[in-house]
Amino acid sequence: MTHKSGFVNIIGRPNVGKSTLMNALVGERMSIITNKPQTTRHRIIGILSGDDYQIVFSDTPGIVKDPAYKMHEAMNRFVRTTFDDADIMLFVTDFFEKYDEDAPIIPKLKSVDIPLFLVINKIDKASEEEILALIQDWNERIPNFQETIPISALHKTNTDTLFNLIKSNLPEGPVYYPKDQLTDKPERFFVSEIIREKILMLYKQEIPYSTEVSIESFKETKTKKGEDLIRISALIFVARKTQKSIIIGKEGKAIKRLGTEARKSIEAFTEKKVFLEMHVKIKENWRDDERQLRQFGYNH
Ligand SMILES: Nc1nc2c(ncn2[C@@H]2O[C@H](COP(=O)(O)OP(=O)(O)OP(=O)(O)O)[C@@H](O)[C@H]2O)c(=O)[nH]1
Ligand SMILES: [Mg+2]
Repeated sequence: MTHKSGFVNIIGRPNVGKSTLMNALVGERMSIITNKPQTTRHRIIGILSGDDYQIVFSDTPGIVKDPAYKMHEAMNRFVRTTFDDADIMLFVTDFFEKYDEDAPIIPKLKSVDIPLFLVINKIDKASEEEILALIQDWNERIPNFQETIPISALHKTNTDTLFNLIKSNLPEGPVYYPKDQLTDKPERFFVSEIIREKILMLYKQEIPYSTEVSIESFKETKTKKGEDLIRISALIFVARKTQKSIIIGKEGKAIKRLGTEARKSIEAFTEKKVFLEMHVKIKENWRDDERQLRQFGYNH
C-alpha cells in the first residue's frame, strides 16, 4: 500500500471562512470562528489521517492589508511561511470579497508552482449565475488554479468534493504525526483561544482587537468526588484602563458572563470539569512589544 501525505495550507483574507473550512474538513473544532475579521491570529494545524493518507491542514490568519501593529506583521509572517512548506494550497475567497487589480496576493498566487485550488466559499449566499461569473473572473485573472471548487463551509456543501480532490493530489509521503494526533498545539493553547473567542463574541468595537489571553496555570486535579477537574487561571491583557473596566463590567457582570461561557466551552472541549479563574491586566502597547508578542506565541 502506498502512503500519501502532505501539508495543505489554507490562505485568504480575514473573515472568508478559512477556519470554518478547516474545522469542516478535519471534523473537529480546532480553530475558533466568529463573525469578526482577524479572528485567527496564529497558524493552527489540524491533522486528518486515514489508513493510507495523512493530511496536515494549516489554518492561517487572514492576510492583514495594512498592518497597524507588530502583531499584524507577525500574523502576516505566519501567512508567508505557508507559501514555503505547502504541498497543496487552498486560496479561499468568498462571495462578498472584492480584490483590487493590484492586490499583492495576486502575483504571489501566480507564482505558486504546486497544486493551487481556488475555493469560493459562502455559495449559500449566491445564485448560480453569480457563482459562475465569479469563477470565470478569478480564473481569467489567475491562470494557475488547478481546481476551482465552490463550497459552503458552514453547510458542508461540496466539502467532500474538495476533500477528494485534495486526497487525489497528495504526493506519496511519510506519516508525519501519530495517526491519532489531531493538532500540534497543547490543550492550554486551545483554552486561551476559546476564551478569546468568547471575548470576540461578547464585546464590541475595539475590545476584541485590544485583548490577548494568557494561561497562567493549568492544573489537572480531581474533585472531592474523584472526578477529573482542570483548574485554570487566565490573564486577559488589555491595552488601556477603560478597556479593563469594560471587560469587567458593572459590578463584575460582564466578566462573570465571559467566565461562564468560556468555562462551558472549555468543559465541552476537554470533556472534563473546569474551574476557571480570570484576571485582567493592563499592558499598553502589547501589540507592538516584541517581547510580549513572543510570550503570546507570535514568534516565528
Ligand atoms: N453564509 C455563510 N457563512 C459562512 C460560511 N463559512 C463561514 N461563514 C461565516 O463567516 C464568518 C467568518 O468565518 P471564519 O471561519 O472565522 O473566517 P476566517 O477566514 O477564518 O477569518 P479570520 O480568522 O478572521 O481570518 C463566520 O461568521 C462564519 O460563520 C458559509 O459557507 N456560508
Ligand atoms: Mg480564522
